[in-house]
Amino acid sequence: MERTWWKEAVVYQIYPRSFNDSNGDGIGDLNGITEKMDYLKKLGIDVIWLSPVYESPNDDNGYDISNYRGIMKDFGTMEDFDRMLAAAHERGIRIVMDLVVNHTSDEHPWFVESRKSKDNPYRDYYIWREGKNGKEPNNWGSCFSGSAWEYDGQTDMYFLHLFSRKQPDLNWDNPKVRDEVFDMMAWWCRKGIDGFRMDVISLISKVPGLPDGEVGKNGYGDYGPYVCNGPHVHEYLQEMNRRVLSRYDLLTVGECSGVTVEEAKKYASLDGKELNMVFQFEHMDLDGGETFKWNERKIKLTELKQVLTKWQTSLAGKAWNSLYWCNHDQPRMLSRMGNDSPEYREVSAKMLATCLHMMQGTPYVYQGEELGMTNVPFRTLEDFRDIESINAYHELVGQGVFDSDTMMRYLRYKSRDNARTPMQWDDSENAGFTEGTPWIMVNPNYTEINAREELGREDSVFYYYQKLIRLRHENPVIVYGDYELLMPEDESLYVYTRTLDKEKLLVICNFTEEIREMELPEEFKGREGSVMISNYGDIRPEEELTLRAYEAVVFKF
Ligand code: TEU
Ligand code: CA
Repeated sequence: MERTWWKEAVVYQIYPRSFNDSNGDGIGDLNGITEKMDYLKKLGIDVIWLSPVYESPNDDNGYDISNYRGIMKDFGTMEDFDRMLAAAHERGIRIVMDLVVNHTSDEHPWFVESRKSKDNPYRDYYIWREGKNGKEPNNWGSCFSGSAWEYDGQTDMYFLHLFSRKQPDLNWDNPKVRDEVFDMMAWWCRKGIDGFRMDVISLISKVPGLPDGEVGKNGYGDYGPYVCNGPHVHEYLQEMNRRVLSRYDLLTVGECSGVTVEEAKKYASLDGKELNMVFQFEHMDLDGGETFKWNERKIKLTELKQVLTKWQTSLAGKAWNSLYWCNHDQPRMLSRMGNDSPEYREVSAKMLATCLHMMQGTPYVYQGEELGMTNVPFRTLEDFRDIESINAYHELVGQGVFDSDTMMRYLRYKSRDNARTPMQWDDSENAGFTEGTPWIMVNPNYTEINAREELGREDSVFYYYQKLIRLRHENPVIVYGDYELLMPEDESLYVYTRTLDKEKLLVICNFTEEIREMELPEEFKGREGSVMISNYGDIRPEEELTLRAYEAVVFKF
């Protein structure tokens, strides 16, 4: 396989609002990121993916953009951005921008124009339809509750918004929209940024006719089949690639809700016609169900192994994987598949990290994951900030699908706000995130879990991540080796191998607190092996292994 820097890189995601506040207004900002560049250098990451920093009315925390070439006032100025970019580049760290072009904000000048009249030159930048018998054009529900259509009295028509009503969908079938987006991307590339994470890029091409979807528990139709991997998506991405991406040296990752392995082979094919890699959702959706993500269900290890193995083996030699447990849309994985009790928090955080970072693909670390940050004990609805959580509460409790207490439990377990509380820097007030009042509550466990404490202790989760990242940089087998799953039926152990030429890694992760005996697989018996990394530190490759609670070990043969 061709060696390229983005296959060998580890990416760190920053959610700027919650990373570090430099001026005491309670909101993280660009200067705050610049201040922490040495921290990131110390961790050893190669790339920062910056969640959106553009001008935005913040209906969805920056994923609703009103000016793609300006910086959100809360976050600073374009000069601050340039300084941050320079500070990163000085340290050999690249910056990947979030590109949110399935939709804009309704306050973007294109939409302000578009809604004025049916013959406005910007009308066809968006998706406008006549109502049907005085109702919405179809039955689609928005991802953030309610209908996916908003009525606009000025022209007596509806516009489509898959997300909030302040996030109207762009019409990618209009070549002018593509021209505008590609020009804007090239503008950022000329500025020197190093890539794009493309928000819901799998949704940009809608099936003509916009047919009704299957009705779910909330009474709305599912748009998934008519917008995910739509008819022209690959054509548009190939055009983007020809006109922009191929002209620069970039890391590109498409966030692809609804992507299958077959589709991923097109988006992320190694022939480089579209993107470098995609974020797939299958492992994240394993605990979903009839009431969408809202439940307290636990993911079964055998199912997790089956899904991740499918992605590892199906893309091998054909396309490139991304690897993630956490991002700004997911509750903390440690509280989901690990164990966030004081006894097992660190060891299970390290186990999860080992399991993911030893796979093939480009790993993503989400801010605070490297500290073992956990879900948050939100008290009441007033503690939540996320539009998805607040709207879902009102819709599902309002319709009587759940009672209030049940929904609050689900929010506490699954809300995106679990990932969005301030980064825990130290044990001073507000976790050292701000000298003002933070825009969202700080997790009260910051007095125990924080960067300062971990930087001062050799066996911390931070230094474990640092080691995993260094090992990847030093060992091509971790980047390029073939993956093979062993013991697929085992409900507590995740065991797999990685092979490159004569080198072989055996990765063993205990996902439970039970002690487990395991026989060394036949092919390794009698061979000289050593420990590459382990979260207990004292294990050896013997014929009979005893794996302790959440133990993880990588043997090298
Ligand atoms: O998320 C897209 C996406 O698939 C989400 O709908 C996801 O399923 C949901 O957040 C799970 O609860 C992207 C961004 O990452 C997200 O932050 C934005 O809110 C969304 O697009 C709209 O831009
Ligand atoms: Ca600030």
